[in-house]
Amino acid sequence: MTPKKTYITTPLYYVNASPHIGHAYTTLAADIYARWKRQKGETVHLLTGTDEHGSKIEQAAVAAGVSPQAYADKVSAEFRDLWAHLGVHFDDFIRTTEPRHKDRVQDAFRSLVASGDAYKGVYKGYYCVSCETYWTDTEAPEDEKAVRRCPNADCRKPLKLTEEESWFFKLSAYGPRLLDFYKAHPGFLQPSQRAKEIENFVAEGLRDLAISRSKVAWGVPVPDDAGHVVYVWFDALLNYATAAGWRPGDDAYKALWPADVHLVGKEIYRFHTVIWPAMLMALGVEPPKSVYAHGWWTVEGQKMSKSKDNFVDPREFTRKYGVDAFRYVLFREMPFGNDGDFSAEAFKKRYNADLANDLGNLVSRVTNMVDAYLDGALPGKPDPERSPVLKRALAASADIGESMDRLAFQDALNRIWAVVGELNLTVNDRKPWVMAKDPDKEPLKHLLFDLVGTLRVVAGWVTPFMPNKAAEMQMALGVRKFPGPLSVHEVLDGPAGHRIRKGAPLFPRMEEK
Ligand code: ME8
Repeated sequence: MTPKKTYITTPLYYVNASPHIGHAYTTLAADIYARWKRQKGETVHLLTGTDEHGSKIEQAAVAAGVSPQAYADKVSAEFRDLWAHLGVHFDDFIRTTEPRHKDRVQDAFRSLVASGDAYKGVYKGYYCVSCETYWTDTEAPEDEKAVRRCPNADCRKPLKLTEEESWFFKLSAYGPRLLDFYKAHPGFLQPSQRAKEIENFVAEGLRDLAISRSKVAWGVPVPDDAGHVVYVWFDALLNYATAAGWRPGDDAYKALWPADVHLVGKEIYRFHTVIWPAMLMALGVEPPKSVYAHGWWTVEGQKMSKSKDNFVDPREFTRKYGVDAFRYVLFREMPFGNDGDFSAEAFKKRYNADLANDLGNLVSRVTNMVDAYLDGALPGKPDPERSPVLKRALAASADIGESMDRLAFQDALNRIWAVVGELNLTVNDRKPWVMAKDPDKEPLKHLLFDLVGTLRVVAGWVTPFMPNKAAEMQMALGVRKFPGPLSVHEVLDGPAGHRIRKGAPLFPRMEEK
């Protein structure tokens, strides 16, 4: 049997509005992680897509004067286009309006009804249209103006008292099994500092979940019960399994399943760590290996919102700085997992300092010196014993790999830039331009070969973050296998006798206007 692929997913983004930097962040994280895994030789399957049902999308379509499907088609395409623009290499893009998904959502629904895990009742509660969530009177008490607001701190919209006949999922029965599952699978709740909150939430007791809506028209019809559509979260969460080909009684989906990591923003962590594994347990499907929640970006100190109209369009930055710089800055600027603030000023500073100065300038200086002093001749296989900088850099390799494995992207980049810093210091301290005056060229040659060898390794390390710039660096430094990522081993064993290929500056400095 072929080994199971490494299955990585992003959330399915709502199509009620255009993609912004927050969506790009999660999808780029998934792409960087997937590229890293591929570079290590694993076979990866990266899934992304769009979440297209529910009243939010219905309302957006009405406001735009088009059908929900037409609206979804347009915005879903915007997401797809943005991922292509940002160099996201996904293997599948699922839309929840596709038959391959909808049919299986109905299969899942039927299966829960048959096993007694879904039953019909009446739901009375306070409904938040924006979050598509019901709240109880104790969860959403009246404020001083006698208004009940959504308890979600990021929403706080007024709630609507709603009563409807509804199908329920027996989530309450799964609390003890979930707690056992978390205990037996300590890698499931990621990063681990988020585990306690979920365990406490489940330990307090779970309520059954309303999984159908009678007041919403735009959704997957509940099988054999006209007038009900499937609750959008029940529908959307199933995508990870339906995209893998899951259907009752067919094991083909196991070529991908269980998913290795669901990447999500922290605000949808509970859906993915409580409801989702309970749904899978009820369906007799193994829960995913892990769910990783990252933090949230604010913009210039503010939450991004419709009312402030401050959503950041990634293209505004890629136009100015290039796609690779955008991919780098997002992950160097904030530790994955924590919250952070995005600002145009901080972006420019980071770009100029790390990319234009530290790395770009270094590559130009080193290639220019090889050109001027060694007539462009490059080393083949470097000898680490005669290459002290390279030797020290290679000692960092395991650490960088370990950081990438645990999605600690900032740690990995910090470590890589420590090596870049050491390279710059070496150039400044050893002054190759002075050494070049010595008739004995051997020490100079060893120094420059050491710098080139180390830069080749740096290019390999930054490949998942900056695939295009890394390839340009490898071309300049005479590593001929192009395109494609290179392992450290391949970089070190490259054939001898290549020549430098000077190119345009990798990251032109961005000056004040
Ligand atoms: O929640 N900072 O879709 P959504 C960081 N359809 N990440 C952010 C962000 C920010 N400010 N804003 C958004 C949904 N994100 C559901 C998901 S999954 C089966 C269904 C990212 O369009 C982050 O990944 O609201 C967050 O979880 C996701 O976009 C929410 O996207």
